[in-house]
Amino acid sequence: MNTASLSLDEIYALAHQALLSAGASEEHADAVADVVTRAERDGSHSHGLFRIPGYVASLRSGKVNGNADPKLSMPSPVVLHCDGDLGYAPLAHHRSLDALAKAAKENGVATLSITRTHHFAALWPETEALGQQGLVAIACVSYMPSVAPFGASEALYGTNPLSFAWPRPKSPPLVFDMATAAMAMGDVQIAARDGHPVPAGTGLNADGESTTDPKEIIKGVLLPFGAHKGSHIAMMIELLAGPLVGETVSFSSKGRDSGDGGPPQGGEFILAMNPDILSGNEWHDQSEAFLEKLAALEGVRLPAERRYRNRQDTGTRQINSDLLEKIQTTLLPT
Ligand code: NDP
Ligand code: PYC
Repeated sequence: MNTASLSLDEIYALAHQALLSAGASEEHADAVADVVTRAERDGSHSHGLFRIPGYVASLRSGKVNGNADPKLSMPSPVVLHCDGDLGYAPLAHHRSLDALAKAAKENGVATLSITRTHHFAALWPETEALGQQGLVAIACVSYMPSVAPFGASEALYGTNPLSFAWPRPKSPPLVFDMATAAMAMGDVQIAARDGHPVPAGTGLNADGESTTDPKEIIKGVLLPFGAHKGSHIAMMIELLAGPLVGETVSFSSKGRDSGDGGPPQGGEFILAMNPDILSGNEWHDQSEAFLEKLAALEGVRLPAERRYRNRQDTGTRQINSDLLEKIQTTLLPT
């Protein structure tokens, strides 16, 4: 794979310029370019610049509102709602996560439902931000049908990521962020682009047969991780990020999607909990002793460690040359 070196500032500028040129407001272009840059910084390549063509396509088609004005309301002191106004999710996060944190700190628990939004990013930016404020957080979104429920060979679930953050008194939060598909679609697409096979069990071809060829999986279906157990977590996410928040499940989201290559309209469910109130301020010692024991086990590393380590490097990042050329030649103003 040919790559080019870009600084983090150059990555931000490229994303920001492409989004502005496609009609995003300054606030949206900044919020999306920021999560794209942080993804490249941390080595979350499938949700960095790789997503820019999709972000741009949905702005250009008019499916996503580049001038969306997300509005936060509080139906109760612990239930927050953000109407995304058909824009990308990062600006809705900017306008609602601090209020969610405040409500959870004061009351112990609070939820944030985001509706009429388009989520095309990793979820760790929102859970990590809550973890940094001393809160336990869970976030999930659905997508479009791309995963066959356990036992089926037809897609019904999205790749449905789930992220969890746990605050740590003396270090950055413990965070995991994972698709409930055996592999995120973005990583399957990157494997197809780069000509790499994927592990057996990732998906089925269009005839419902197991394959390690990512191009065949893209024409067929992904499988859930962990057989029936992962399948049920994907099902839970359909319900939490859809009907619970007043939005659609993946197959209805697809039904109203234009197929322009960008993310469908859908919902996001975020739960924040204040461990000081829930535990009577007795949580640090137990959780730190547990996490230290876990991390000391031979062969174990904590989730987010890889990202936090990558983050220490403030130097250039290697970007796929074809992707870079595509963005520079077709998505920037001439
Ligand atoms: P991975 O399988 O790469 O990683 C999942 C989690 O496990 C991460 O927290 C990762 O931490 C951790 N992890 C990975 N390898 C190890 C290991 N060897 N030991 C311990 N922990 C490990 O992620 P996915 O491919 O499932 O998902 C990638 C991204 O795709 C996510 O950010 C997700 O939010 C995003 N996504 C977004 C969707 C959307 O609709 N917006 C849909 C589907 C996915 P670490 O990062 O430190 O490696
Ligand atoms: O990687 O599966 C994925 C994905 C879907 C939407 C955003 N990322």
